[in-house]
Amino acid sequence: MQDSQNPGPRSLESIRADFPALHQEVNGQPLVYLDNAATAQKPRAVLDAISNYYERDNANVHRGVHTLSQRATDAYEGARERIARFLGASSSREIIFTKGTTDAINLVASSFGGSKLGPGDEVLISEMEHHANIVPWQLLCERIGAVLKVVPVSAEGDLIYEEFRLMLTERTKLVSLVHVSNSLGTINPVRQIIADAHSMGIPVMLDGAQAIPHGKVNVSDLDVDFYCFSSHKLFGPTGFGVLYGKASLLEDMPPYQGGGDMIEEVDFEGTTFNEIPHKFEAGTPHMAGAIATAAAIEYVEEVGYDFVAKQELELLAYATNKLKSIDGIRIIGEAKEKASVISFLVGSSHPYDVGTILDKMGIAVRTGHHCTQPLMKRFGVPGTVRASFAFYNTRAEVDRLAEALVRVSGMLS
Ligand code: 7TS
Repeated sequence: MQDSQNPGPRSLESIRADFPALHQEVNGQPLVYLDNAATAQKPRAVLDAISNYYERDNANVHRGVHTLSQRATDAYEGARERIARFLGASSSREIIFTKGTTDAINLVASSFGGSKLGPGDEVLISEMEHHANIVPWQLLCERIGAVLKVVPVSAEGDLIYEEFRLMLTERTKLVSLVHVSNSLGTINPVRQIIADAHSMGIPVMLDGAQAIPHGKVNVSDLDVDFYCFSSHKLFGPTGFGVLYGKASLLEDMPPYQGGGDMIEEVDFEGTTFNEIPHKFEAGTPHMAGAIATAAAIEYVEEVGYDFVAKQELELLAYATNKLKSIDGIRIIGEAKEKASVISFLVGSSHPYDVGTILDKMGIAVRTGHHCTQPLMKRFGVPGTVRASFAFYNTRAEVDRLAEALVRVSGMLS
């Protein structure tokens, strides 16, 4: 079918031309890349930002008087300003650079959790969390004697909201939830969650790893206390991520790691620390990562979140209908509000077998537990096959997936 969706001034074809990795053959077939929730492909603008930085400006930041160091520092701190604007933060002091979502959650668990929680206090998460939003809290709770509480998920894949309300108590010291589920695509009602938690004085952290690539997030408007994401899922580089935190909270938190850059004055008798955000950024940072993340944001905003949402919702509806019409396919996760992620099983076939055959046909999907083992247990499955769409995917690619699944279903039944 012709891809009729036109992104305003730019065609889908011209947008796809920006992504070199999309234009290759895999196992003799044109690549169909449907593993965007794991990591997204990079546009030329991001690749150029990385190579330009290393070709022209590479120098260590914050410490040099020479020209390259000043250029690198300006570009690096300029990226912080750009990211602050993108997230709607009130100041770039609230933007901490991390290695990714996992690192950001560990920072909050260690620094906020380690200093503000005590024995018997509770952290509230949900059954649909990625391991990155489970294990850091478990480690914290074991260390300090706090308790991890888990909000259950319905058969459709929604957070059971009444349970969430009941589990908020005076013992709850932090709510840490996924904004959009990587395995089910569920979009959680974060505005309501934040309002309800705040009405009891409880701060909220959101894992935005799967939300940021699909829709505009404004942290001030949400009034969220901590928000984090990974650049590589937002068409940026790996090894780089962002933690937003309200300045009032960050200022009151101890450092996460010690080393260069995060200090004000070091003496063997004791050390004083730098201001936020630098207090949380020990060592030489990922300069190219920050600069290329700003380039990725520039790119996505130029494409436009309106186009992203329209394209992805259309693909989601189209693919859901197509997959449902194939005998033996069972979709896991049909929440009321969903991002462009479809988890499914083909008859009684193991997801790994399905994924392997699809790869032979040039189609990249994810198989397994998607780092959400408790959620897989909740649904009584060993794992799923997951197709996740970005704005550069096409209906023709969904057709390729559906045709391949008809064949796979025949082969494996
Ligand atoms: N939280 C969510 C909701 C995620 O989807 C992921 C990665 C993470 C946290 C961790 O992000 P990282 O960049 O620090 O690794 N999710 C996936 C996935 O679904 N398949 O591969 C990685």
